[in-house]
Amino acid sequence: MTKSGIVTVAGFPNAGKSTLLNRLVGEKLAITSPKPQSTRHRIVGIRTESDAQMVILDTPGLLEPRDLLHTAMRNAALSAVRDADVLVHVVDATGNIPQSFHAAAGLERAPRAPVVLVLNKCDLFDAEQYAQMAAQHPHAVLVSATSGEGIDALVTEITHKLPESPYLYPEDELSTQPVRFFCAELVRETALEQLGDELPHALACEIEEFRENSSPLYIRAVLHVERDSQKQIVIGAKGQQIKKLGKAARVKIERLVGQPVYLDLWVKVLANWRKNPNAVRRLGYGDTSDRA
Ligand SMILES: Nc1nc2c(ncn2[C@@H]2O[C@H](COP(=O)(O)OP(=O)(O)OP(=O)(O)O)[C@@H](O)[C@H]2O)c(=O)[nH]1
Ligand SMILES: [Mg+2]
Repeated sequence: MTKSGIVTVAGFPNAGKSTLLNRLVGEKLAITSPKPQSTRHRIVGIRTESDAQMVILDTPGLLEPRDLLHTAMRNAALSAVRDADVLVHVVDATGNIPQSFHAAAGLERAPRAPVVLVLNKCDLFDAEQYAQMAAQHPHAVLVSATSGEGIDALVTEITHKLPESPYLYPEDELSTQPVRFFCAELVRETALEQLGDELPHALACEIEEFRENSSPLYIRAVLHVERDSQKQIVIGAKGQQIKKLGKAARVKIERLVGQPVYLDLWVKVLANWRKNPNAVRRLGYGDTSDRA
């Protein structure tokens, strides 16, 4: 009998959830960044091994919403928490360790799914700190998503908690999201790398055209910003910044699709889109209702 189920990875921003998803799937699916709030959607990654299939949902970091984009992000995270068969609560072990997932998430009661507490970034501890952390949290799994330490133990723990079930997806599937989604995410990741601290949060990438049959593969992508001043920054003097961004993003996309790419990158102002429910929905961030 095989095991299969939904494994939701949740926790505060910047805890290392996306890095962990990539580690578990063995592919770079989710974008990662030292800046918090890099993940905005639920990202699906699939790991199938030794008669067990994990359908892993990476989620946006849980935070108090300050605009409609945040509300949509929190809704995406909480709906993934509700869908979970196993909940992996990722905590940056170098910070405070919360009492429980539901307390950290501001929820009234514990989630339906069993929770695995993962203390991440343990590579930053020396041997003594590591031993102390392990002694203080005997039920937690100590890992490093970047080095891979502790991941085997985590896989064993998750597999143990998965329900018996036929596979939910074909064995060789790695994700359920289309390639064009990941292309947009790679453009956004590059923006997180190249632009200042705040600007990337005001930025959304939309793929307007994706010509699969052309060679090189033709992709027209639009970076939406909220104000004209932001547009000027993204374009830069003599178009330097947008050129640099486009080049680095193209290289990443070529790695993903395994073929040459022509990335036609544009910048447009979509005034204050993070406060506009129609714009937030149109850009694919889903539900902005204030229900969670
Ligand atoms: N030292 C160390 N750094 C890590 C580890 N895991 C993740 N990081 C770093 O922590 C930062 C945040 O990682 P992400 O995976 O983007 O975190 P996240 O929880 O998905 O963040 P949001 O999507 O913003 O909620 C990145 O700079 C990662 O390289 C780890 O095990 N050790
Ligand atoms: Mg993330």
